[in-house]
Amino acid sequence: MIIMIYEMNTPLTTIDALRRAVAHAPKRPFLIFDGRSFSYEDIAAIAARWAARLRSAGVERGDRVALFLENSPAFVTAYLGAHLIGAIVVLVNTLYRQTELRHILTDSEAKVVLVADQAHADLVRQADAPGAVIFASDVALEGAGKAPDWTLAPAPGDLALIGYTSGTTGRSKGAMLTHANLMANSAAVTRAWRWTEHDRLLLTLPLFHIHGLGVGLNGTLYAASTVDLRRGFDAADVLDTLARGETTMFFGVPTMYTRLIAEARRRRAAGTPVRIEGMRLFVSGSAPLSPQTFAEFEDLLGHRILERYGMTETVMNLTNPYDGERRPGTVGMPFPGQEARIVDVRTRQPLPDGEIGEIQVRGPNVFVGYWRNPQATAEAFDADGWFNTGDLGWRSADGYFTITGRARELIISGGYNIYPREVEEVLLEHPAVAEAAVVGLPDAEFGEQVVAVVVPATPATDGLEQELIDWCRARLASYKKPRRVVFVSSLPRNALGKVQKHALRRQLQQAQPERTSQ
Ligand code: MCA
Ligand code: AMP
Repeated sequence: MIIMIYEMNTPLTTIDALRRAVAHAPKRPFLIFDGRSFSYEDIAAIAARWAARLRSAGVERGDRVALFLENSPAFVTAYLGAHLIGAIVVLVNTLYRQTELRHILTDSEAKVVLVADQAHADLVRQADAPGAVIFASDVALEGAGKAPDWTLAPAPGDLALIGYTSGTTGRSKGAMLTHANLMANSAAVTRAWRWTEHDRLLLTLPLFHIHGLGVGLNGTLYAASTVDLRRGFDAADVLDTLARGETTMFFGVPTMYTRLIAEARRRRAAGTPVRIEGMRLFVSGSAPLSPQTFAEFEDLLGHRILERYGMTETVMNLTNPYDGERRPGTVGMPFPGQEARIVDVRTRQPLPDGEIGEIQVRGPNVFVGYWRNPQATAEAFDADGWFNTGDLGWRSADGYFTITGRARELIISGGYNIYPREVEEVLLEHPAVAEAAVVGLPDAEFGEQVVAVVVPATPATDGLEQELIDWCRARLASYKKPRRVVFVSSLPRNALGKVQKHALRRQLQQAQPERTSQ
């Protein structure tokens, strides 16, 4: 019955989705957090309080509301509360420090920044960011609630989100996603993965990135299902939860799967092997899942992980099939209603199957451009509306895409993106650094690790490695800090003076083959 009504009334905004779920399943749990359950009706009422709180702070339709928050009921309800009044949510990784915060909050001109505690409020203040700080505790989670005023709700073409990404120039760009983009994605994902109102998703990914928010939370809302949200990832806790039989889906990055495998092995060796009940789908994305991890997970836990491929600008692009062959090492085919192709990197002409080129995608999921950056937007699309992903790959004759590398300089560590230029700029600010180049080297746990190659200003480098690591850690998100610093007398450059990163990476790997992170 509900399904029939849903089909007649497809949501085009997050608020349509919320309204639909409240109308048809008001008491169903939407969010489970720290042992508390919030129904759709509860979440709508708290979101309504957030809408009123934001309006009292002067937030109007189209204003930016930055969420500098960990996973919590406040995140979910402030997100929907901002949307209830047509405001645009800006996502801010809680590990971000001075450099990233100043750029994102200034560039987006966030009118308000939501924080959980004084420490985060201080960070915002130290970043000289504009906008008022509001504490998450300002809006009560308890107490009787009124239904939202739906009259200020956004239109499908309105901006819903700005996600900062792709800092090839050292400064990240704000990818603008409309409500229609988000809901087209949720429609595609829920259909492809057979996501229904009976599902319960265990979500340990951060909501401040598109994987957690655009796939996990929005999909839950679209399907009117349930999300069991955690503050973060803990392998032992995940396996204990999955053994209880209430969870049906888990989404993660490859590092989470390698940690689950290690924990499952530990338990098997201790004579208490893991038994998983009720699960129907494990999904991996954000970074390449190795065929070895795929095979080990199947061997230990009896599930074939479904690998998919996405980006902040597009949410989800390609997926292995739910039914049919999940082919390790590949990211499958376009989601329903979307297109993908491979083009020659130089001529931009489509390539035949089997040849490596840049992946382009097109569809209602693809973002509308970079915030206040028409030049970057123009460069991202071709004349026919294909979006240049900057990822390299090929397509098999039977339609499976394989990602082979990246056309842009990007390090992916544990599913977090790190742009070498941003770390290089921070290193160059240190007086002891004359030149710096940052590269990604293979890492057993995180996939890739950040390594800095530095030409020192003077020959004295005693204690400088740790000093530079600490220098970066104080100014950038901690996962961007170099794991090691290698000192050299000069950097390999081509005739135009550009640092040859491939040569550098090769040299470093020859000097010291794969090293795991500490
Ligand atoms: C944490 N640390 C890391 C990483 N994570 N270092 C390198 N790479 C990482 N990924 C460092 C911290 O900076 C800290 O350093 C120390 O490890 C402990 O931090 P903690 O928070 O305890 O780490 P953790 O909980 O073990 O985190 C590992 C994690 C996490 C669970 C794998 O990185 C994670 O949740 N990754 C997923 C990110 C994600 O959602 N990506 C999606 C973006 P120190 O000791 O110096 O303090 S891509 C996307 O959205 C698109 C659409 C897509 O396709 O999905
Ligand atoms: P972000 O810009 O943070 O949204 O990260 C998107 C990038 O993550 C993509 O452009 C890819 O380089 C990478 N990515 C996402 N999913 C996968 C996957 N399954 N395999 C390989 N790379 C992936």
